Amino acid sequence: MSLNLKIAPEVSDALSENRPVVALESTIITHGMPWPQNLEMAREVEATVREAGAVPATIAVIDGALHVGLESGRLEALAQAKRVAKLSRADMAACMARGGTGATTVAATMIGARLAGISVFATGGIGGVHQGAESSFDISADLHELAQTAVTVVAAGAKAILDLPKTFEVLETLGVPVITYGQDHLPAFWSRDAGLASPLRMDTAAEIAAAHAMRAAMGIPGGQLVANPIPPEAEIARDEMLPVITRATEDATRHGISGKALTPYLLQRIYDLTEGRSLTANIALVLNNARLAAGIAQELSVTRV
Ligand code: PSU
Ligand code: MN
Repeated sequence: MSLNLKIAPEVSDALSENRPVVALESTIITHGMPWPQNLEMAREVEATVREAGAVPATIAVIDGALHVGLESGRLEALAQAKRVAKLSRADMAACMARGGTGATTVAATMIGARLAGISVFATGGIGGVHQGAESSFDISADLHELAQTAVTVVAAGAKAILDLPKTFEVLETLGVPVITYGQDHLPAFWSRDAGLASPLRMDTAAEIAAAHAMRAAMGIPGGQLVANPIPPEAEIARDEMLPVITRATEDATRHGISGKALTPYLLQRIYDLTEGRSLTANIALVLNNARLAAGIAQELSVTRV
């Protein structure tokens, strides 16, 4: 069985010339946002990466091939598709071996980025330890992927639907550097302040790139999580989000939602409860992450340790 890796010409040209490339995920498109805002977001994120001087590479599995860089028609088809698989480390290879199609989560996108030789990836928020994990054991494979795959992931922290203190404890246990950009406390996805101190703080893309390169030079496996706070004008305050998150979580429990369906359910429920404001904030933070990721990719293309 050979790997069918389809790297878009624009992406492979940039990589071979050591020009900056930013990987982007596809689960946020298929499971994280409603149509048609999902497609608008995906296109805007790609445009933002370009404006910031890097080449975007949206990753997805289509008919058994691992696509790195999606041509416009394919992106649109994916955004409109119903019942697409949500792929992570555990099921990505099985889907590809069968010739299937699926969107890549943070974990699966990191695997795709590594296979293509891309070091920087931008998304909204990573998965983590769900509330109630002490009984459900629901901890996202994203955390373990960060521990073993050398990609710097730029996110607005972990999604605030999670148990954030436990999520950051697990990241520490796994040896994943959590670097907050420009402030001392961790952000909480839609909000700028999670009420938790950040393990690390960096104020420039160059520092983040240098830390990535130093890990490589030392042979330390795994990536870095860059927690980039949502812009102030786009945030929804933590006090306002907490009751909404509690309500959505209770609804999920009442309806018996678990496993892969949980995160998409919570995001949709919070969208309804905030009358769409959560989506506006989510799009703003993704664009903000795309800009920073492009800056890190640029620094990395000139960094030597
Ligand atoms: N960021 C967003 N929205 C999303 C996601 C990230 O702004 O929907 C996706 C990512 O693909 C992440 C996934 O890997 O949510 C987490 O899913 P789970 O909790 O089932 O591991
Ligand atoms: Mn899970």
